[in-house]
Amino acid sequence: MSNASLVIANWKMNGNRALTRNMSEVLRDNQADFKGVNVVICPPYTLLSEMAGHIYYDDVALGAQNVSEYESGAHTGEVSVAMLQELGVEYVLLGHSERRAEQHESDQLVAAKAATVTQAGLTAVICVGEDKAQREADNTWSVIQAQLEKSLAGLSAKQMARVVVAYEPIWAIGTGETASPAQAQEVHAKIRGWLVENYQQVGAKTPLLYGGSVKANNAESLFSEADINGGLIGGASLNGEDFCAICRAAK
Ligand code: G2H
Repeated sequence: MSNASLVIANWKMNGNRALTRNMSEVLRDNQADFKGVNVVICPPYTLLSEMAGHIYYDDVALGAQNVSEYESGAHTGEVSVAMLQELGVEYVLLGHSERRAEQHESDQLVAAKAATVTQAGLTAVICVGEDKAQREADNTWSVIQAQLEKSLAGLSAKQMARVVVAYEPIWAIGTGETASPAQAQEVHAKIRGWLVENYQQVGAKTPLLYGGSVKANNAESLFSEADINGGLIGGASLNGEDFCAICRAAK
């Protein structure tokens, strides 16, 4: 039985106009198979407008992979929440490990972005995860807890109601090495406990996604774990059939 109800596609720096059209058609043709599952597509900024023009099905929403912490002004190269809202974007990924590593995004910056996003009424998908050395040193939970504490710092209960947490172990990202359902569940259960302790009823309802080499053939077993409420899908979200199979596993 699935405990999942939210599946988010993170295209990363991949895709083109043809893929937005193809994905849109495949989702339309298969959506009856995963009715009730909330599906979000996060293409690169340049494809958001194109994708927005193709999404006209219930339960499929548009997401962005990043946003500025500022509302407007002299910030060359940045994109604001208002700009995303104008395109119909409802979700924003924040603090993905690739951005933390390549763009040196700190927990403090993630928290500032989360404040901007949730204040505007969009949903912030906060990514956390440990690397291989941290796991092997038995520091997984202390790393995740510190990321949660700092990345969610200052959010009100109302803002927390617009937060999704994605657990993405760095050693499982794009490597083909997936956390086992039991490994993922162990961390998710601790995240849930921490959220309930800190945000009570709101924390009990925060959707918890697993990400890291989720594929059509392992989604079902991951989604059957008690505290895994869905997936953040990278590589497998670039193929319509594979992505739909993962969405079906969430039903
Ligand atoms: C983790 C995930 C999506 P992939 O980064 O965010 O990517 O499924 O390719 O491991």
